[in-house]
Formats: sequence, C-alpha cells, structure tokens
Amino acid sequence: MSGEAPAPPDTPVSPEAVRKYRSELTEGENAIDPATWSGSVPQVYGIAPRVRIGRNRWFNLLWLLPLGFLGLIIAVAVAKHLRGLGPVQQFIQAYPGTIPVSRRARRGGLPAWLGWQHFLNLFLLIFIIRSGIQIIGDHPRLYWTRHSTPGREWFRVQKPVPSDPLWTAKKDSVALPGQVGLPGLRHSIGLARWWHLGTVTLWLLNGVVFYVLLFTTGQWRLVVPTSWDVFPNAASILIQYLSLDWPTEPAWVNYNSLQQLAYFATVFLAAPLALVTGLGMSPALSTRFRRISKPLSIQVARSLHFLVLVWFLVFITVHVTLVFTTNLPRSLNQMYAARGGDGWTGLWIFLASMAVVIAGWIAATPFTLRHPRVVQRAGYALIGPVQRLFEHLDARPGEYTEKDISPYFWHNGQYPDSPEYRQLYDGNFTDYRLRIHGLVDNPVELDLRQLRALAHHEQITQHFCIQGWSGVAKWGGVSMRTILDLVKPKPEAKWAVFYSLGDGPDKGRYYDAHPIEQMSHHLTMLAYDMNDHPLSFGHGAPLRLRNEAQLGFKQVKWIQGIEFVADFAQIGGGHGGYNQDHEFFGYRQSL
Ligand SMILES: Nc1nc2c(c(=O)[nH]1)N[C@H]1C(S)=C(S)[C@@H](COP(=O)(O)O)O[C@H]1N2
Ligand SMILES: [Mo]
Repeated sequence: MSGEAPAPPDTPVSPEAVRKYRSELTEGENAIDPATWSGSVPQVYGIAPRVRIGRNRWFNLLWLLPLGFLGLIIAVAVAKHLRGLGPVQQFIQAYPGTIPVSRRARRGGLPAWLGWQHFLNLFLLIFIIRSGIQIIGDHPRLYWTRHSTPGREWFRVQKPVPSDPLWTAKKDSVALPGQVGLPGLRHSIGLARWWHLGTVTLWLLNGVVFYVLLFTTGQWRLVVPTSWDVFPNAASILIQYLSLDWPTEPAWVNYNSLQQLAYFATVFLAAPLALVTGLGMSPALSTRFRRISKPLSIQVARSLHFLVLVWFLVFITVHVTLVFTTNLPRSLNQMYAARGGDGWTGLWIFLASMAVVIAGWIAATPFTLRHPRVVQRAGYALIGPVQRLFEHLDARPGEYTEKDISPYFWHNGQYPDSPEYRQLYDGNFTDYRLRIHGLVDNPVELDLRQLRALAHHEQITQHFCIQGWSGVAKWGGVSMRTILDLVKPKPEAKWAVFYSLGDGPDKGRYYDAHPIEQMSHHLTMLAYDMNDHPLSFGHGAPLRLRNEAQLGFKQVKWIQGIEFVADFAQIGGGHGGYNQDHEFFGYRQSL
C-alpha cells in the first residue's frame, strides 16, 4: 500500500456540503452561566486526598491532621526534655541560631523595594495557587510515568476510575468551591490556565527583578547562607521553637538560621523548580529537549510541580504563623514600612495591603464568570508570544518506540451520537467521505479506501491533554504533507480548519483551526489506525488529526472535512475552535 499515491480522485467537492460544515457550528457565550456551563456538567466534587501505598492500598491524607498533631506534641515533649540536658544547652549556647551579619544589615528595616516585591509576590501567589489547584482538579490524579494508567497514580482526590471503557477524562474532573479554585467550576481549565500562566508570567518578572536587586544591593546576605554553621544553627532554632521556650531578644526574633534556610530553599530551589517543572509539561518543549524530558516526563514534571505547591503552602503557613506569634509589630514594620522599631505603622500598611489582597481574592471568580473573554484575551496577550516562540524553537517533537506505548490511553471529549454518524459507523464507513476544500487549487473528496491507498505514514508520539493526562500511542495514516501535495493550498491559506462529525458538549459541531505551517510538519498527520488497529469509535473513527506541537483538544476526532482559510474570524464563534468559542481556550496551545 505504501508509496503508491494514486491519481487525485476527480469527484469535485460539492459547495453545499462544504457550506454545511460552517452552518453546523455554534458561537458560544460571552459570559458564564454556571448552570449550563460545559454542557450543563453537574458540579461534582472530589474526595479527600489519598496517597497510594504499595500496589493498591490508599492512605487518606486527612489522617495527617490527628497524626500531625500527635507528632507535634511528641516533638515538643522531646524538645523540652532535650533542653534540660547539659550538652544540648551547650550546643544552643555555641549555636544560638541568630545571624549577626543580618543584624548589621537591617538596623533600619528592609529597603522599600523589598516591601513592594514581597507584596506583589504575595498578591500574585493567591491567583497562581488557586488556579493551580483548579488545574489539578481537572485531572485529579498524579503519576510518575507518562502513561497515566488508572490505579497506577500515586495521588488522587477522586474515586478509582470506573470500569466503563468509554469513561472520559472530562467526566473524571472535579469541581472546587468558587473561592478556593479559580474559577471553581468543573472543567474550567481554559480560564484557570489563563489565570495561572498569566499571573505566573508577572510573578516571574517580579522574581527576576527581585534576584537582580537582591544581588546588586547586598540584601542577598539575608537569604543566602554563607557558612555551614547555618545547619547546626537551624537545628538549634528548631529545638528552641519546639520546646516552646522562645527568647525575646530582638536579634533572635528578627532573623535566624532556620528562617534563612527556608527562605533560601523557597527563593532559590522551589521557585526555579516550579518554572522548570511547569515547562516540562508543555508538548512544545518537553518532547524537544529529550535529554531533560526523558527523566522529567510530563507526569514527573506535574507531580513535582504539585510538590512545589505543597512546599509553598507549608512555607506560607509556617512563615505567617511565626511572624504573627514571635515578632509583631517589628517584622511588619520592617517588611511593610521599611523601618525598624515597635511602632504601628507597619501594621496599618499591612492591613491596607491585606484589604487589596482580599478584594482581589473575592473578585477573581465572579469577574471571571462575568468576563471570561477578557480573561481569555488578557491571558493570551501575556503568554501567547512565549508560546509561539516555543513552537518555533525547533520544529521536531520527539518520537517514541514500541516499548513506550501506553497500556491505557484515556478517552476524552464528547462522543458523536447523530443519526448521520451512526449510519456511517453501522455501514463500516463505506459511505464516509473526507472533504477537503477552501483556499486550495484542488479540492478533493476521499473515501477510506482512497485514504488508505495514499502513502502510509506511522509515528509513535505522546498525547498531552490540557487536563494533565498523557499517553503514548502509535498512529498510522496519511501525512498532512501528502494531503498538502494533493490539494495544493493557495498562498493566502493561513489556517487549516478541521470539522468533526461529532458535536461538542454545548451543541454545535466540534472543530479546530491549526496554523498552516504546522501542517507541513513531519509529525502532522491524519490517523486512521491506532496501535496497529483501525481507530476505535472512542478514539475518533474513522479519522482523526495528530499535530504533535499542540495539546490534545486540538486533535480533532471523527473528522468529516478540512477547510483551508485565510483567517477564522468568520468561523463558528470566531475564536479558532470549539473549545476556544465555548470554553475560552487559546487557539494556539503548545504550552
Ligand atoms: N470531535 C472531537 N474531537 C476531540 C474532542 C472532542 O470532544 N470532540 N476532544 C479532544 C480532547 S480534549 C482530547 S484530550 C482528545 C482525546 O483523544 P482520545 O479520546 O483519543 O484520547 O481528543 C480531542 N478531540
Ligand atoms: Mo483534552
């Protein structure tokens, strides 16, 4: 079969058939009604977080509350006992835990720029964390391999995957309370991602400025330990904290080795790790830097990214607790009023800044539901350029081998249920026609036999669903290059629009627009086989798209036609695809 491309069939594409595609699309709303959101999906919540122990025992993390409390009581008892021992007292005397260098450096409080940065950091983290939790809720399972096999996850906040063979990742998603998640609604990942990636961009900018100022002003001495003594000092502080016998000497409450270690870990380890693991989840990047992405697969990256979140949450809790229990109002003066002393100025500025933070917190979800297009546009403006840059870095996403093929490949999306599709399916797709038209010199109509007669193309690649799961499969079919040679797009053609036989969850046909330059990519193809078998109903029979530089939602299944266009403003809602029109995704999503 392979190699011998037959002469282009001479069946012209009928103009009515073509117009029909566009007429079957719907526009999507510009505001969100939670009751009808995402195909009126019920707001099902998850379960308490569980961690897998051994093959299939699950530990409910809520047990950590009583266990942690018990552990703390024991630790306090041990620490109190230790402080009564002579050698320990000598140890604490030798390593009191304070940092003399910082005492000199900070007599007058911290510089004002640090106060502003601290505030911005805190403000942005609210949205980063809330939207991050929302993103996890869209696929509430974490894995250590790129296969995302049910039962093999190490963490979940969802019941075990049901045995329904057509269970979808969308059905698996969970809702969050609207003031915890951002925006809370089930399957609102499109908007959550704009919040997450948009505010992360600002947070990283703030972080770069912070690094630069830190090292040009000498303030770095506060957060970077310069002697190994920091470790015994930190141990000493830990014993002092746990024994609940806290000295009130200003130097001690101002700054100590344990704090310094925690700040160092947060600023120089956790933050960069968040960035690297975040990028490690992107199809545009992760498959390109194979040396990195082999150990740091998308799921390892996702799991570590989550653990960084846990670190941040623990750090924030402990940090805030200590500030409020040991050195008020001094520390607020230093951080918020750029001055030392025991006055109340810092507290007032702090309360004012908290009012801003709380207002932002409360407004974020209602604003998003009322103005989702603004969030969509602002998010794209912030991260679109970076995203496009990544698409152009190196146009060769990776391929995998037979042994990398995933034992389980999640299903996703809305299954087609029209009489038209049923008829095609029942007739074994003998009446199926793929129509390719629009800005092309040679519109064609191909049945499956003709498609299978075109040069055969095969690839083993990784699928990245926007929700977070991944899987490797072998795809067999026709390279889009072969299709381009056949239909010859005109120079004005800038986008290839793929129309499905199936509707989306809010009615109207599923469709998606792809930039034309990605159509000639060596791994862009129309697949009719998956893992050496004809494509199953669930995975897109009889034909689906693979464009490996993009996320899963762009891989249109059950394709009925392809239209080449100059732009997509007149198609559907005009945002470049079904999810873009209805769920506020971006038209390029390689991140
Ligand atoms: N026609 C159509 N194509 C679709 C979807 C859909 O809902 N309808 N869902 C998309 C999403 S979100 C993903 S992740 C992939 C899932 O493909 P799979 O079911 O083969 O894993 O299909 C994509 N293609
Ligand atoms: Mo997806």
